Amino acid sequence: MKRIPFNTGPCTLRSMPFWCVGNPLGDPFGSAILPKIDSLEVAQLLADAARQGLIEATSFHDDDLVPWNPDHPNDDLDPSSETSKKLEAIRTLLDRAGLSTNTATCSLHGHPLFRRGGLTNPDPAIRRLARSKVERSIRIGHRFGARYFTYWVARDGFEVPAATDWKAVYAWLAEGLNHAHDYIRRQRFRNYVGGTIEPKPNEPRGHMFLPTAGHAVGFIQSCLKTPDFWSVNPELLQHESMALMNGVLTVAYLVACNKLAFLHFGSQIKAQFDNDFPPLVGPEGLKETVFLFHALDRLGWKGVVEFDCHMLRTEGDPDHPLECRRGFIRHCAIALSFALELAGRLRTPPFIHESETETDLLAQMALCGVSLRTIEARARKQKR
Ligand code: GLO
Ligand code: MG
Repeated sequence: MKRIPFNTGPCTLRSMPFWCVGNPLGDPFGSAILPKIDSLEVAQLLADAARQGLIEATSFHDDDLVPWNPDHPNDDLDPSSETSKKLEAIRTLLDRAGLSTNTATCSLHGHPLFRRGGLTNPDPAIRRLARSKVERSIRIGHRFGARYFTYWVARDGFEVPAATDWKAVYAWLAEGLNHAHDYIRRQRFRNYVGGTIEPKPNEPRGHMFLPTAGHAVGFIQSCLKTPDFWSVNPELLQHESMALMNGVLTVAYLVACNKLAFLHFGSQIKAQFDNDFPPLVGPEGLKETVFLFHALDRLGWKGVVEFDCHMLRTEGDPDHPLECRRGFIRHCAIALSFALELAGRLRTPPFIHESETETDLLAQMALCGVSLRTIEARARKQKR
């Protein structure tokens, strides 16, 4: 299988998380299509993809690697525990394939205990439990040399305003994230270059407390103790598009604020539920995707592009659950290289003309490898 070149523009590393490859493709209207596979099998698929030159990094939730038992929140500290043994086996697989870890994140959305939220759960005992799960995730991330700790808003949100403690929720959120930072510092975990917030407007909750990149930056700057430690990983096109934002603006804004850590990357139909289509797949989004990489290129930003999507449910093949997952990773790598290639076509000459319309049309012609001359030549040929 051929390696897929990618590092011609803003992307320094391609990361494919455990949760994307492991996804069994259930949705609210139908059960899983694929059998659930063990984390060691996911690690093996990722290692194979790294050897084939499709990815360089990965990421995970704690729960993607090992189960969590609230009665044994520190099981990872015992080297003879099943948890430790499993983590070491996964680490060996990833290390041998040269895969680095981009981010470690704590699942505060899967377990029923967190149904009313994680860091902002109204029950102080559940908030304590969430903080201890965050600590364990941070320790697991340390074992893998993760560069970031990521907080995705998950179930920290609301449906019923009258039942929401508005005086407290943002204080609880700040307390939880400050705690994550303090824990990293106290443990002297030097692998972490920072923490990130991943905003999302809704789903799984009716509304989330940090719906957009703008909300996340404002919260970091005014509510957190160490704003320099924190930045944002927007999910484009999905999360911002769900709120009818534009991905080009989002990345440009975050770079201007010096808050763009890395990208979550996939495709989305505007204003819909979280589609999580593979990049460039689906009925819309090509132009926005290319122009966001073009903007990053012009801004001189370089960093990790992490896929955060899953294969189309229609493509899940229960008879070949590993093969279709391999195909998914390859499609993501192809789509990213394709988007970067198209963005690269916009580099020269700079498409700034007096007329904005002309600028837009010329830029898109360059993108598509079409010029007025090629159109005229084809018309001449057809006449003959
Ligand atoms: C879901 C999010 C989710 C996060 C992940 C990292 O909509 O995109 O996949 O990226 O949990 O924390
Ligand atoms: Mg994401």
